[in-house]
Amino acid sequence: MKAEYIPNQSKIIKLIQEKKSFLIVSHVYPDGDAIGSVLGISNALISLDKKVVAYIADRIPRQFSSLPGIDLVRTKYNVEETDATFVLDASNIERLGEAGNFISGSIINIDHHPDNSLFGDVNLVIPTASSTSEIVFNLLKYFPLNKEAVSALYYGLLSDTGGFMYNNTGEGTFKTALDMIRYGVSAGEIAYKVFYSIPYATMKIYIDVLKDIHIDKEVNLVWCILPLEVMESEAFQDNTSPLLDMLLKIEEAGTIVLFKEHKDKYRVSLRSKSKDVGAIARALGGGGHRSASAFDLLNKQESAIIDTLNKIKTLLGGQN
Ligand SMILES: [Mn+2]
Repeated sequence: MKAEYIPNQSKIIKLIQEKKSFLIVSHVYPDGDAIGSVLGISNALISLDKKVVAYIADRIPRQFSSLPGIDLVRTKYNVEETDATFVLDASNIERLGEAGNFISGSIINIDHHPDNSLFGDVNLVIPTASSTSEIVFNLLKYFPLNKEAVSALYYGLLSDTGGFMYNNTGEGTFKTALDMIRYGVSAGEIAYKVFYSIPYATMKIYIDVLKDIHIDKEVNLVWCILPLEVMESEAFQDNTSPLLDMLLKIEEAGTIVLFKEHKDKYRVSLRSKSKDVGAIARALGGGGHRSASAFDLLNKQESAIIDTLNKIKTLLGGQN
């Protein structure tokens, strides 16, 4: 961790010691890092006898239902005053959806997105960190931590690095993982939970979807549309990361574009092996990381998909 982050880290440690009640929030469309960092910090604060409310203003995908402590996370909230709010893994307040309206007390912003707007009263934003879970662990290790809290954080780190495979994996990631393992975390068990737990019915849907993928060999772009009926089906459960990972396994695929149809828009997810898809998403009104990002396409006409693909192609070409 770089030197300039240490003063902010001490400020947060002091806030944890002094304050009594905490709200912990993260972004809509919660992923493994959002859930892992929320559970990790909630669990640790509870062991310190703090009053804790964890709140994510969205459906919690079924893949997270087996995580210890997941029942702590509320998806509905009534206003309660808290001394401080932890905002985790979110570049800005808008990413929190409804949860953004309930922030109270000192805002502690912990994140690794390069486009974080530093909205907190204290900001611990480290773009070189693999995950928010990694930052949270390195903060909490100054407090007594139990295996459950560390397991949740390991889950977050493992999912945000694609199992130590994405470009965001670095020396700090392995060092943190080693420190985590020393708490008795079961690496294999968590890896199976993150990467080998697609329900049978969901796998059948993935196979169906994969029959209709497209490639643009000029810019090594693979793209695919997830229609509304798939997105809303009981078996699909919003869990598109395994699908994105499968598409990225294609040798010719440098960049993946997945159009996820919602009632009023397409949510467009991008992944790339070497291009900066964070910059592309920002150019198109969204945000994210260098190798994983997303934006909303509000025009649902078929021509809008072709237009968007052309824009992405141009932006990819411009990066050479
Ligand atoms: Mn993250």
